[in-house]
Amino acid sequence: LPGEGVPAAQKSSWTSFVKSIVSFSGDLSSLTAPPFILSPISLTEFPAYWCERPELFAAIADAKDEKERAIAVLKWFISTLKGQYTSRNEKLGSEKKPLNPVLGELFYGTWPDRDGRGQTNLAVEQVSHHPPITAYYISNPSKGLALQGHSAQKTSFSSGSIVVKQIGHAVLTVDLPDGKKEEFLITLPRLRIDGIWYGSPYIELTGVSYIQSSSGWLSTIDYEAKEARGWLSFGGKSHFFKATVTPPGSSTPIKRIEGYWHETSKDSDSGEPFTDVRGPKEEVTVAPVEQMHEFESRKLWQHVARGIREGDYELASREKSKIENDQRQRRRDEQAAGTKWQLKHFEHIESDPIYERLGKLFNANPPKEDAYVFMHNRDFPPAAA
Ligand code: CLR
Repeated sequence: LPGEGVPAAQKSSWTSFVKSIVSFSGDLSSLTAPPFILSPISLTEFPAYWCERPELFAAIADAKDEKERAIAVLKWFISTLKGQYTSRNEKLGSEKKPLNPVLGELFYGTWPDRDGRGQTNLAVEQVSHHPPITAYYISNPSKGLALQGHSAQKTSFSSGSIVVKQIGHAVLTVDLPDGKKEEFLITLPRLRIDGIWYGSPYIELTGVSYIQSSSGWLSTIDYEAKEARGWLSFGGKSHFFKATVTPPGSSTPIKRIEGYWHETSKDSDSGEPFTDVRGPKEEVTVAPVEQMHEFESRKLWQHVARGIREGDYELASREKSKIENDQRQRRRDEQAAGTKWQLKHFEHIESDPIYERLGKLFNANPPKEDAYVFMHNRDFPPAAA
């Protein structure tokens, strides 16, 4: 039923929220939503989803050649999708509206070394507030792996769903034993948020995304592929995908994968298992809040988050106003002083040379994108973590 997932007292505010989405396109984060749909987690925490299976990330470094590496990167990438796109449903009951990060908000974390996989470090910075842009750097130095990327969204509304185009990309750099580097350009799928009328939003992935290696290997992931089904079955199941891995300069795949990104997938030809994410993942380890810098996400938002978690929405909105007023004051002070907010970890470049070079190989659209380059110039990983 429409409004099924909405608490009785919030039905009318949900209806007006949905109406405001329908007539809106741009930055959803700025819309006021009814309390039941608010998440106590800031968007700066989301890049951690890239590494919740640190052993699969580390395994990329152990692949023996370019082909095996392309396959290892695809396996790791597919295995991140469940966390990225379904974990709020599992943890919070439905997709929710994350806290909208402030400019300069930070999030640090680590995944400890275990079974020789090496320690993985995460640094996230909100590099723009308007529009919201989040930059991240994830590295496993002992394995010679680093993932750098940024994430923004363009939203629109289409036949009852929110359509989210992901802006930004990620580049994975692998240090090879011979001193050379291999780079992988990772593009991101489109999202459709369904279940809006019912008040229980969830994400479906659509379109195609790519992983292009500097070695020439290309993985293509098709989220709208149809599953081959018996004549008795109907009504497709969600989260199906098909992927292909093609060698340099060829359009004939040497490997085809299909399955469900939130459960299991297999080799389409041999039937051999490929990914299996039904088991537990490892959440990022963060420092205790007392040791955090005032701009670290969980410290900055702690009282707002408590209000949301405990259903004390007055506390949440009072604390949120404090943060927003402080931000407005900072911007006014900067303007008066003729200064600009300085990013801590990232430097903005207008056109990413890696995106341009690797994007040509698969006709990336757009052909150019900007990037935020990690500066390696600060305390990282933070001493506390
Ligand atoms: C951020 C980057 C991550 C993957 C990811 C997952 C969920 C997305 C989020 C990104 C961006 C913000 C997002 C969210 C789902 C809902 C939320 C689009 C792409 C919007 C702003 C909130 C909509 C409000 C409804 C729930 C009503 O790697």
